[in-house]
Amino acid sequence: MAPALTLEQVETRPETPSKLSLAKDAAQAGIQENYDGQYRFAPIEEAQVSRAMIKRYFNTMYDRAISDIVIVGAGSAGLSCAYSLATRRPDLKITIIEAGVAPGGGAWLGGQLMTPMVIRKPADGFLRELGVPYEDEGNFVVVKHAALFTSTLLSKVLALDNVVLMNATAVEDLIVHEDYSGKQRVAGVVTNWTLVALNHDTQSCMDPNTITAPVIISATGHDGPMGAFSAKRLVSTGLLKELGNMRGLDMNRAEPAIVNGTREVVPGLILTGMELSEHDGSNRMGPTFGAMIGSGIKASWEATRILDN
Ligand code: 48N
Repeated sequence: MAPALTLEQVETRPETPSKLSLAKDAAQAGIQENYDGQYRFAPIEEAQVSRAMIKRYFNTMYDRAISDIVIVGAGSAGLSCAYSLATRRPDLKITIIEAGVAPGGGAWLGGQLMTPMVIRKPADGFLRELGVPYEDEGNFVVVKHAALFTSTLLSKVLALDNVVLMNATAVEDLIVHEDYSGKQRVAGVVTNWTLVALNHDTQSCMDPNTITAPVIISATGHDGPMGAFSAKRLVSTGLLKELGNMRGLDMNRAEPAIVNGTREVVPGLILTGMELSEHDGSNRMGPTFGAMIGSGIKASWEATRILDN
């Protein structure tokens, strides 16, 4: 039997032209004029797959250890913020940290597990920007499935060259520095794999990693195992006296309060989306998502205001 090829031989040999010339469209890959009943893949060594992932992921981690902006939470507010920021400012290195394996937060469904998503005007303009179809109901629009909005937004954000998404990764603390005047400023985030962050009481010494950035935008939502993370951390670190705690549902009060209230709550930290309702004590709006879009976009403008001053 021929000796196994060394990794160098595998990585340097000319690609064996596979009999199956993969068609332009993956959907046609199995149906070729010369299809002879055998579907063939180009040959590969397992180590090539491992190295392809390792090289890229850890180069990214190395590069993004210093980012321009960190967005915590890839729900509708965090993703809307990322899209607005990254398209307006392609010069910025934007790093999104998302605790879930699946980004999207609460925006995969409308309300009570129903699939249609309601978005009040004027936030429907964002749907036109993304190319998401909807039905117009007068003062609001309805996207036939919330996942159509979220998957479209997520795909557009991920396609932007200056955006990196680290999912299955949790922010488990904030980096807080003192500036020259002794004032405390949020200067980055402390991260760990989410499965590690959720299991600190089962092992010892699973220390975290860090990402520093001049501006952190926290969009960790109002519920879930780590929801409202930064707002709660501000209280436990003494940067905030107490949480306002989200009030009862009132759509007409909640949505403008969240969008107009989006701001830098302590130097270096902007809160957006439903996390802000925990900080300010504003009402919740329930199954309508226009304020998440508006708040995310407002947070992106706040971030560039801070960076450019
Ligand atoms: O979708 P969410 O939870 O948060 P938002 O603010 O983007 O959108 C909220 C929206 O879905 C509603 O709740 C609607 C409008 N309902 C309102 C109402 O009245 O009920 O996304 C937050 C994301 C999630 O994907 C979490 O996994 C993630 O943040 N997350 C974190 N990621 C990293 N580190 C953490 N510590 C962390 N905590 C939460």
